Amino acid sequence: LLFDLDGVIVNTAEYHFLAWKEIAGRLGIPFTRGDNERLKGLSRMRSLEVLLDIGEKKLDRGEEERYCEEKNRIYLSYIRKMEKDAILPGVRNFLHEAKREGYLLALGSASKNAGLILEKLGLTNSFDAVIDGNKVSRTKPDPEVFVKGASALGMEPEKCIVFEDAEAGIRAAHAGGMKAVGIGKRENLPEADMILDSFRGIVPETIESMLI
Ligand code: B16
Ligand code: MG
Repeated sequence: LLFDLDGVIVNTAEYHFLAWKEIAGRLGIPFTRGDNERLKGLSRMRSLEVLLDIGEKKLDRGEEERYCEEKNRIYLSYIRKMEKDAILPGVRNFLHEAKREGYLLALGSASKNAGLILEKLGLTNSFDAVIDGNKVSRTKPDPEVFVKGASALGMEPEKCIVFEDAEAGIRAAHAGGMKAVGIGKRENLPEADMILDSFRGIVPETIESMLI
């Protein structure tokens, strides 16, 4: 089982949105929650590029890097205040059940802040492998993050199930030959093999029996 982090394990997707909204305001770019769906799962720099596209603006590389640093500074100010209970409903129990039933678990996140977030949630030792933005060079929808996760677990892609809240992540899972469960709304995740609105009351065996 391969888990995205932001928007699947923890509601940091909201903090990413608030931080980008502030950067968009400084750049004079109107930015809605609908626009934000396009940024989910993308690397920090790729997200800025999409934001600049939306605003039809261009920056030089140095300015782009400064805006990315600034966005991360704002984002981290939210993360520092985050408590263990920021974990999304049902996730702790789902991970616990999955471990108990012998599933192998990996994190597959585009975030370079994944280590800090897992620590804040007390989940550092919950995964058999952690592949994050520091370990990949290609952003979702490229499958690299999940292919590396599957390989770290020693599992064939067709036996892997990815949990994702971003369309870019669903595409990454499929490009890697894996099944993809969308966490969220069908309208935002049209290509997911199945949709859950949360992990509440869900056990891994049910998902496996529906997909594999
Ligand atoms: P950072 P995920 C992704 O994490 C987020 O969905 C995306 O919005 C963010 O830009 C990206 O991480 C990079 O995060 O700025 O913390 O390195 O959803 O793949 O867990
Ligand atoms: Mg995500």
